[in-house]
Amino acid sequence: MECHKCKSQGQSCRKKSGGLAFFRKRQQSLDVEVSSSPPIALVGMPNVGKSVLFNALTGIYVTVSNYPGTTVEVSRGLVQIGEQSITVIDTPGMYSLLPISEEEKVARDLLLIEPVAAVIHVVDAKNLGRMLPLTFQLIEAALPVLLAVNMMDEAHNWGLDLRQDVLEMELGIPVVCMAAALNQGIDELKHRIMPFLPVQPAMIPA
Ligand SMILES: Nc1nc2c(ncn2[C@@H]2O[C@H](COP(=O)(O)OP(=O)(O)OP(=O)(O)O)[C@@H](O)[C@H]2O)c(=O)[nH]1
Ligand SMILES: [Mg+2]
Repeated sequence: MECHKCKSQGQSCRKKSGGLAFFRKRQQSLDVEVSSSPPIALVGMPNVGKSVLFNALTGIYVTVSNYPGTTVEVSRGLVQIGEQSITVIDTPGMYSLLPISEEEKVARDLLLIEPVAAVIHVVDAKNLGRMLPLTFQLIEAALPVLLAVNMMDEAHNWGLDLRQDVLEMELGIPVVCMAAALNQGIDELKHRIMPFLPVQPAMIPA
């Protein structure tokens, strides 16, 4: 495609224009890497902080598109975990795997139609009891679930504390306590996601 500024063709123009070149390169690598390995999906009830966590994980390079055949918007971005760039999907809020609304149906389809490397169930620490039934549904559906107990800052302000180790033992899945809006717990979450990711050929000893 011809550049409207310098009239040169694609690659040579990118070398000349610094900022834009970087932006395009990122977009290109995003397109390639988005489709390369199974994504990580963020799921949970509305207003629990999925999108805040999505932004903390992915930064600014995201794509937003309507889920096929619907008007429901789904955001995709890349997260760097160790050596790997993995696609993260921010799903619409859902209460149950048995959908009632169009948003819930999209969230359910995103989890069950395409393979996912991990499902991060984001819950509000202040309302854990109300949110765990969806955790059980996700586990029963044999999905690779990790529980992200968000809004720990507010829970602490309410005088609530959480025994992460006990919850992990009871549920049998990894649990990470966090406050996404304060950037707390993000690194631990990435660390706990690692075992869910497919082993890269470069990581297998010759
Ligand atoms: N105090 C506090 N607020 C948070 C935290 N994470 C998210 N929030 C706030 O919670 C509200 C909802 O966050 P969103 O990320 O939009 O929630 P969501 O789960 O994406 O909601 P839906 O898209 O409607 O499903 C926002 O006002 C956030 O600022 C947190 O760790 N602590
Ligand atoms: Mg959201």
